[in-house]
Amino acid sequence: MMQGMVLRGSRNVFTLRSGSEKWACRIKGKILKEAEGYYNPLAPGDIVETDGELITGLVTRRNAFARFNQKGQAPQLLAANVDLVLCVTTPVSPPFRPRFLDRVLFQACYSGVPAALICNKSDIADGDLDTEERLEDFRRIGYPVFRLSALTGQGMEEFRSFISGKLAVLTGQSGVGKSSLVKALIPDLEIRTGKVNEKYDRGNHTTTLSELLDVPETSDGLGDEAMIIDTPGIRRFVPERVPEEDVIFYMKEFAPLAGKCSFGLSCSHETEPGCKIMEAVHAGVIHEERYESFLRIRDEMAGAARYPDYD
Ligand SMILES: Nc1nc2c(ncn2[C@@H]2O[C@H](COP(=O)(O)OP(=O)(O)O)[C@@H](O)[C@H]2O)c(=O)[nH]1
Ligand SMILES: [Mg+2]
Ligand SMILES: [Zn+2]
Repeated sequence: MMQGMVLRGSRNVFTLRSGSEKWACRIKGKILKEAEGYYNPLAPGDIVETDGELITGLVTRRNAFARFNQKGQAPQLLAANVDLVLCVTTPVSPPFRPRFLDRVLFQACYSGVPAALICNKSDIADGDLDTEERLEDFRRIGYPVFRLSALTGQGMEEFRSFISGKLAVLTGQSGVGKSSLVKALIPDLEIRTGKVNEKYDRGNHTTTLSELLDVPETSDGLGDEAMIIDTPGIRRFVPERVPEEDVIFYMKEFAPLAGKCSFGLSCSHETEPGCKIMEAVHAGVIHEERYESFLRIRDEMAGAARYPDYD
């Protein structure tokens, strides 16, 4: 018996690595007991037990970064045992979508993984003030924000040293440049990137599987080795299901206020006097848009589609 790290995999065939060896492996039997409850049994970053031919067990995960798969009605693993979630966005093409970020940040918090924002395509930023203001606010509440361009290399050095020594997972809607960023980090890599579909202004689905890749150390020695997981682009990120009353615990600047309202944990944070959340919104400590995202995520968790097609 030995252990291997999952680099990528479909429903039943997985590429494992141990040392410098890489090989394909199947799960022994139909299921992996430890991985029950998920739409897919394993994700890049997982450590498994293997006899060299078959995967026989899963080493307990440090964390699991997932999204709710609505078709399968189960959480779908995107990455496991990660140090960092990188939420990739763009100022334009596709348009900046803070609501998408809020839901990824929610999931990162739920998974117990630190997160950072990447605003890629800075080379074509139009200086929109609302976008700038939102990025600044994400920074204010404690998320590192990197303005990058995978195309020109702008900001890449600082970002590269930020991910040094870490296993980071990239997530973001299709076309924001996740695969292009991976390419910029790993110059001699063959990976497909898609053209942004002009009609719909979003990328084609060129990355179909999550994949773990090695980022080499930089020649100047400023960036140590790192690992990065590229994930397929999605149009809408749906976080894992949590009880609606728990949503407050998974939004960074809301969590410290949980239970502090006059009505304690039973406060709906919508109309009650002495509501610390509403006070924080009025005082500018919680951004109005984050409050709106909070209400929407909570409604979604409650199954009440007050905003059926929100985003
Ligand atoms: N102008 C500009 N275009 C970029 C940048 N990064 C990626 N792109 C383009 O955006 C499109 C989508 O990139 P891709 O990496 O496939 O996005 P993904 O779907 O998030 O993996 C491609 O046409 C890229 O060439 C950037 O920094 N600036
Ligand atoms: Mg891609
Ligand atoms: Zn309240």
